[in-house]
Formats: sequence, structure tokens, C-alpha cells
Amino acid sequence: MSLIPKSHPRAKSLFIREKLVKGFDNGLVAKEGLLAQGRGEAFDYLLGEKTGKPAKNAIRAAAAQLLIAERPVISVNGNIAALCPKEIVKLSKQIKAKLEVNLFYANKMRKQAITKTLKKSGAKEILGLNPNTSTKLLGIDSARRIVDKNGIFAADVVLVPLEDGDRTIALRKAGKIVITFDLNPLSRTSQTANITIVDNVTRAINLLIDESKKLSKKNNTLLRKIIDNFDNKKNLSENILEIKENLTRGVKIA
Ligand code: PTJ
Repeated sequence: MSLIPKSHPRAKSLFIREKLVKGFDNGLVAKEGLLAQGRGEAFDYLLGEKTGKPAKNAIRAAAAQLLIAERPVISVNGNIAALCPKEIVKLSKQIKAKLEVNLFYANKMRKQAITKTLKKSGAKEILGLNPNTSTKLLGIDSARRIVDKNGIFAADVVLVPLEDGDRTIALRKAGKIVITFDLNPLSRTSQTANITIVDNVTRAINLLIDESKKLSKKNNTLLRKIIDNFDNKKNLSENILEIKENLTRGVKIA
């Protein structure tokens, strides 16, 4: 039973934390993933813990980009598997994307636990565990370089939520379009992705599912227009401005 009273002023944030701790206890999350969550929380606080206009713009562009993709792949790490497994599977079905488990702190047991959780959440096929179809992505020294030939390696668009520093550049060099969720607009991943959703993935994922559903009825010309009108650098500046305004105004104590 949870020790967090629903009436606690920071209950929402504490419940998310609890999900991650449970994910750690169940073998999904790396120890370092708990620290990553803490970093995210700090940025979320500065963003006022809400989905701002720049995040909504990025979500729309991301939905258009994922729908127009020919071989989209969602890369799943420990944090995402603990925070929103059902939503990730729902999104993969909505945009017809493959799911691939790809870890920074790679270990077989954790990969298996994540795969089990995704299957329990309704996923049929999950890549990332089969050594017979694995290959290496150039330009990455971490374990993230091991990818599936039929997944990230062949993808044209890759969604990499809560990512560490060096993979986005390598994926871009390999000619892929990269979309990320990252609460830190200054991170290397945020700065080098094609589309950065600066929002808590636990809030933004459902918005991305809804937007993908809405845009799935539109034609490719309109989707292309949405993508072409989106400027990630400009959007990131607006995210940073949001933080700056919150700091100067003094965010209402939540
Ligand atoms: O499961 P693994 O082994 O693949 O490891 C995953 C982690 C997350 C531990 C690994 O990728 C890592 O170390 O990531 P970083 O370098 O700490 O970066 C994570 C980024 O995600 C940071 O910029 C955080 O601000 C951001 N972040 C953390 N929690 C959230 C978030 N962004 C959106 N929503 C969150 N809930």
C-alpha cells in the first residue's frame, strides 16, 4: 500500500517517483534511472509541471512525423518501461511502430524483465533480445550501439524517450530522424534531435497518442506541412523562455 496521501500537495510527482522505485524493485529500472528521474523532476518543477505551448507544438510535429514514417521504431529503456508501458504499447499500435528494448546500462535480466512488462501491456513483437539479428550502430561506444537489424538499424524515424547523451547524434549521422521526450531543453539529446518534446513523458505520452489518432485521418501533404513548419531550435528557445519566465515570476509553490 502506498504511503503517499492523495491530499499531499506533491502527490502526483511522488506517485511517479513510486512507479519508478517499483520498476527498480521489479528489475526494470537501472539504479542510475532513479537519478535520471530526479534530474527530470527538477526541470519539470521549473516548467511549472504542465504541458506548455512549445511542448504541444512538438507533440503535433512528432505525431505527424511518426505517421509519415515508413519504418518507425520506439526505443524502450528501463525508465519508460516502468513509467508508461501500456501507453508505449498503445502508441506503437497507433503509429504502427516496432518496439525495441535498447539499454544504456545493458543487462540481459533487465531486458527480459522489460520485455515481459511490455508483453503484459499488450505488445506482440519486441526486438532487442535476439543476438542472431543484432548488429552495431557506428559512432556509439556504449551498449546502446547494439541494435536489431530489423529495428533501429533499419528505421527511418526513431523515438528515443529519456535518452543519455551520445546516441542521438549517431542516429542522425546514420540518416535517421530522431524524436525525443526530454524535460531538459539544454541536454545534448534535446539539442540534437529533430523533434524534442520538453515535457514529462507521463503527461506527454497520452497527448502524443491522441494527436496521432487525430492526425491519422489527415493526408500526407498536411502532415508534411506540419513537419516543415516545425523548427526544433526555435521551439527549444521557447521552452527555455518558459523556464526563464517561471523563474523571474516565481513559480506558484505547488
Ligand atoms: O534503462 P537504461 O539502462 O537505458 O538507462 C536509462 C537512463 C535514463 C538511466 C539513461 O538513459 C540516462 O542516464 O539518462 P540521463 O543521461 O540521465 O538522461 C535522461 C534525461 O531524461 C535527462 O535529461 C532528464 O532530464 C530526462 N528525464 C528524466 N525523467 C523524465 C525525463 N524526461 C521526460 N520525462 C521524464 N519523466
